[in-house]
Amino acid sequence: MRGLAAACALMSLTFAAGCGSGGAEDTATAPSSSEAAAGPSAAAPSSAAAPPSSSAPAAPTVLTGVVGTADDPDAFVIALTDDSGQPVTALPAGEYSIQVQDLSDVHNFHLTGGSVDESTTVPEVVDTTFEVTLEPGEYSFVCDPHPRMAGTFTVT
Ligand SMILES: [Cu+2]
Repeated sequence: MRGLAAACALMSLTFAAGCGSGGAEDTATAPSSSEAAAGPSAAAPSSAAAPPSSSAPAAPTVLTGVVGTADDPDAFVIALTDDSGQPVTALPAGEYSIQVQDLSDVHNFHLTGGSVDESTTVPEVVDTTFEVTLEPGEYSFVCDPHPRMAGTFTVT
């Protein structure tokens, strides 16, 4: 009987050793934790070097959206232009800062496309900025009460 108990103990020991495959995971996680320990120190110099290189592409491109005109705020005009005043028809994907001038209390500026859905309200007359991430696809801007006041552009 004792021999059998000893065998059982041996069996459980063997099982425990079998669970030692978990020990192999332990040794597998050990290096990764040491990698994690090395990570911050390794990441520190790269993150220190990152801001100068990443700030250039990260700086949002400024666009201007206008609804109405300075002379006639209620004019049925809507436009999205780049920094040289040219109408936007195609853009590279990225971060954009769209400075919107909603000059009229009868119009609004509503930009949609991708995950973007930004709008001023019709009654408000406001200067505001839409900070958006444009992904490849079709985008449109419109004055909601006047659907003919609209434009589209393509992001690639
Ligand atoms: Cu309108």
